[in-house]
Amino acid sequence: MSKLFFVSFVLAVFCQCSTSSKKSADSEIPGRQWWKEAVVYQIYPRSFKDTDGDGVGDLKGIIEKLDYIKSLGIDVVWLNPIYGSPNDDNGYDISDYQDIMAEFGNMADFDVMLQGMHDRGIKLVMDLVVNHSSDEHRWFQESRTSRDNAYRDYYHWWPAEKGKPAKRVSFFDVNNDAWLYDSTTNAYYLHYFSRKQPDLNWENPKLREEIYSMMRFWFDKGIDGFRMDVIPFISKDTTFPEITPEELNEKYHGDWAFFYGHGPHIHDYMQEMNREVLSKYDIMTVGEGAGTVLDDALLYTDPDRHELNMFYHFEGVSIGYLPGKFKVMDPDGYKLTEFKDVYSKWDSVFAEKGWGTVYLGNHDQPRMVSRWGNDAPEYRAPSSKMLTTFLLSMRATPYYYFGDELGMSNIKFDSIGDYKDIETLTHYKFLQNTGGDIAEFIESQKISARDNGRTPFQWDNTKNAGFTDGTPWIKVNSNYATVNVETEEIDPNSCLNYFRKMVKTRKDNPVLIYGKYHLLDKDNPNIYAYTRELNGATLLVVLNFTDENQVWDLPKGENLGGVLINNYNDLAIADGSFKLRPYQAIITELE
Ligand code: ISL
Repeated sequence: MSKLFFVSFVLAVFCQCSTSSKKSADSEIPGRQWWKEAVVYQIYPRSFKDTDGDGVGDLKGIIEKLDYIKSLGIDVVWLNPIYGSPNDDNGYDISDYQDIMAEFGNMADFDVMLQGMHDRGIKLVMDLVVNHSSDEHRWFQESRTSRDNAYRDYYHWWPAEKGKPAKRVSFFDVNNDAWLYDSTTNAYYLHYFSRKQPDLNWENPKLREEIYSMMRFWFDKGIDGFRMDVIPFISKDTTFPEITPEELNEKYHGDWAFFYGHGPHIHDYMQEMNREVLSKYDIMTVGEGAGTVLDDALLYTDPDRHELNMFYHFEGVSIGYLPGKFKVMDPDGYKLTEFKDVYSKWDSVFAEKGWGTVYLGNHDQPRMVSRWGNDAPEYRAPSSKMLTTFLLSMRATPYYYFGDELGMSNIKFDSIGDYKDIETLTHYKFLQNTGGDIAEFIESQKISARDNGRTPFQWDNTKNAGFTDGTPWIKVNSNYATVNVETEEIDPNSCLNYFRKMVKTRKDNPVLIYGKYHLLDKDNPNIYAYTRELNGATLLVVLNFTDENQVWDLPKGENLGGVLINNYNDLAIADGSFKLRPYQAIITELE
């Protein structure tokens, strides 16, 4: 398109104001549920706000910032684990399920925090980590003492006189070995994650009842749901058969996670849990669908099966990595066509039943803008806003990661010495021991390491971004001088204020929650465009995923109505085409 064409056909200049689409009446929407309409905001408590100067975020910090959380317009907070833990894996190794980690505070703080959320109309979802406990949990301490201890069968033990158990890989072990020999009882125990995270034995009904009673404890306290950590992994074939590499390739995509995600009794356990606990409360549940595939989606979430409300898949966040390498990005980046294909597929599986989730970041992922947008200074804000528009305009419950509302980006450590995450540290040692490519690993971790998403929240431009008066447990991203709440509050064009507008736009327009999704221009490698349609109201979402201007033709015969949201202050439309600026995102009505 020529410059002349563009200049002479700028028809409309729109501010970033949102209106609501007129036609969709709430009463005509079947299957409404509060958790379908919720925007979930995930807080990594270790990095949110420290009030006692130990460099670690705490519950009092969350309490202090409840009004900020409320100001976002979100409905549900998901908190990563806050239970008693020696922190081998930042709380995912639980030593006491009914206590609060000392660094985070105590149960009285928890009660104040929960009440404070409820007073503001915010619900609280906790993390349920029951595939494994800490090795410092009382159950494991007992279990390892003797073969006839009452807690022996709470875990998976393999007597050494039977020889070495069949191979199982661990995600966080320097040798990648999920079996560890324990001399006290001359037996191996199973740990899919670190050595300090022994796997619980769900075959044992006593263990299952302990878990259910612990869940009731939290529900009776008034929490509003659980996010269930690696829940598909809980069921195991306890004969521990050999898995040949051929079998792994043929049945499980060559990936142990898919083997772990398809245990023989998983759906029996989910249904039992539902019957015994979940069905008795008005709560929401979301499973971390590690090792699951599209075909599993409805097995977990079809309401008639009485298992979970939602679960989240890994297909989206796996796009763009080189096969056979540990989280190394393809140098050409990811393909938008593949991205569209994955999210469209995961929309269609829930077209008739069940309900989906959508996320681009969490505590196991790098920052969304660095991974999926562009964190160069000139593009960080527009691409963050564009991704926010995507997340909040899909038919699925959005799980939005704290700090993404500010456009926080990857810290990109140069040195292994700056990393804290057990995943990075164990993989580094594994590569050292096996002569792997360390330089490639350090470079790739700048994009993919989990610690990128775990740096302290950026409150203001004072020391440590206002996160702590002490020494933060992990370094603060140096861009806090400009990327922080205080600065963004007063800038109407900030990522923060855009997020608030986008949340409001979703709330004001049920079509963005419940409307049918229809992908447009599927093969376009630069633009992601789709419509959402409900009860005669149709919205058009157009997202430029590139750092260049793009021209995009409106579908033939369609007339544009009002613009609901735009991440730039202007919008050029000419002769049935949009001329989109880098990372421009808009939602308009179609009449
Ligand atoms: O983080 C991952 C990839 O980098 C995943 O393989 C991750 O280990 C997997 O999704 C399971 O995650 C969950 O369980 C882990 C814990 O470390 C993660 O933080 C948690 O989200 C063990 O509890």
